[in-house]
Amino acid sequence: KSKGRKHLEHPINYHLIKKEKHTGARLGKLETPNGTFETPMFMPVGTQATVKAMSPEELKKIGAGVILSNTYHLWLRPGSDLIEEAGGLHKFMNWDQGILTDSGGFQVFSLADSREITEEGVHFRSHLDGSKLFLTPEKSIQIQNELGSDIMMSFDECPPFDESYDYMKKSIERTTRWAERGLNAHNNWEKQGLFGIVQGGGYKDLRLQHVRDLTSMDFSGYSIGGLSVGETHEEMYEVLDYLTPELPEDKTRYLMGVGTPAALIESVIRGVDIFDCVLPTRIARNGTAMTSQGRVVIKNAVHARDWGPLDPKCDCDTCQNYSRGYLRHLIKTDEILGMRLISIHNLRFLIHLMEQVREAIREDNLLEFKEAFFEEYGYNEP
Ligand code: PRF
Ligand code: ZN
Repeated sequence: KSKGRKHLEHPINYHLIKKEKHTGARLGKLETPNGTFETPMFMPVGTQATVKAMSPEELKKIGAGVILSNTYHLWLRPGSDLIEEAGGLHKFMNWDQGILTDSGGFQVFSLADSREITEEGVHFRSHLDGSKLFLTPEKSIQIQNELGSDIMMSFDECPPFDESYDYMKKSIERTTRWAERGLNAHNNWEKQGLFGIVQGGGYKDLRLQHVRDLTSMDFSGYSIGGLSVGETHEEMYEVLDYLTPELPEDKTRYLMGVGTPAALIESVIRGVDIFDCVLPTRIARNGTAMTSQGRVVIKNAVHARDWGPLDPKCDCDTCQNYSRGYLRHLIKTDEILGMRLISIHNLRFLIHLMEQVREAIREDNLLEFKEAFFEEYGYNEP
């Protein structure tokens, strides 16, 4: 349908290995120009061309595959032209595995000041210096082409979950037109895939309409946007329940911005393949760890003389070498090393969780795994 790509293969391919017997969970492989990764998979967030406090060497050691970065931030600083000059984002930041970039749509709506949406694009002011900027679907793709990410996102609008029906309908129709414009603007199909982003809030008919409109175009995969934006978990799972069965079986499904253990497992059960979230690295920097026994707030006095590891079930360097008592001291004194060590642990915790989820899909015992996991972690724990 879109000009310029009909004869080309997608550089991003999904291979379904197997479906779990008792749920909608999928074990698969995501093939990119910078490596093939097993799914379900959690992607660490590296907004500013760095996963905060982590070196690429450390990321590799904990088993990170694809990381996520942001068009909006890198466009403002240091500029996508500079990154292109450096040889692209992979070379710039020394990351030779997968990179997925978000389109800037979501960040313009959550960070920028005085936004005005038109058919052409979004006018807004930079959150850094107030300068006037204009982002369009074509511009977003051009920036992502300059960054050279493996997986690019279409420019979308992410309205609040409870936006009115009339607005939401107009919004998804415009997001469809933006998606098509992005597809036509993309000029590096040999090396970069492009995903469409499904919106529609909590309106079933709009979600299904948007899936139909986007799947009629030839995207490399499909993202589920507009979730984890303030709705309840039950509302989110309900959307996934009717949405994922309508997505093509032979393309990756990406649930944007989701990363609590409960939401990861429940969404995998509903057929989602990949996830990203700032949660593990963000809470690490204020001293909160995700462990097999639930969250640990390391500043609490009970850890002062605890010489055991953060998580006895974890194989990360932090848990092999440092005690809760020492980590508590580092966080209490605002030492950088404390943030680094807990970031390493939290990311390893989610990556290891997904390794266990994949094993459970292989063995057709995902529901048993879920039950055992939450028995220890606590289901209501975020
Ligand atoms: N759209 C884009 N990026 C996103 C979202 C979205 O809806 C979300 C929603 N959870 C996170 N990141 N482009
Ligand atoms: Zn650990």
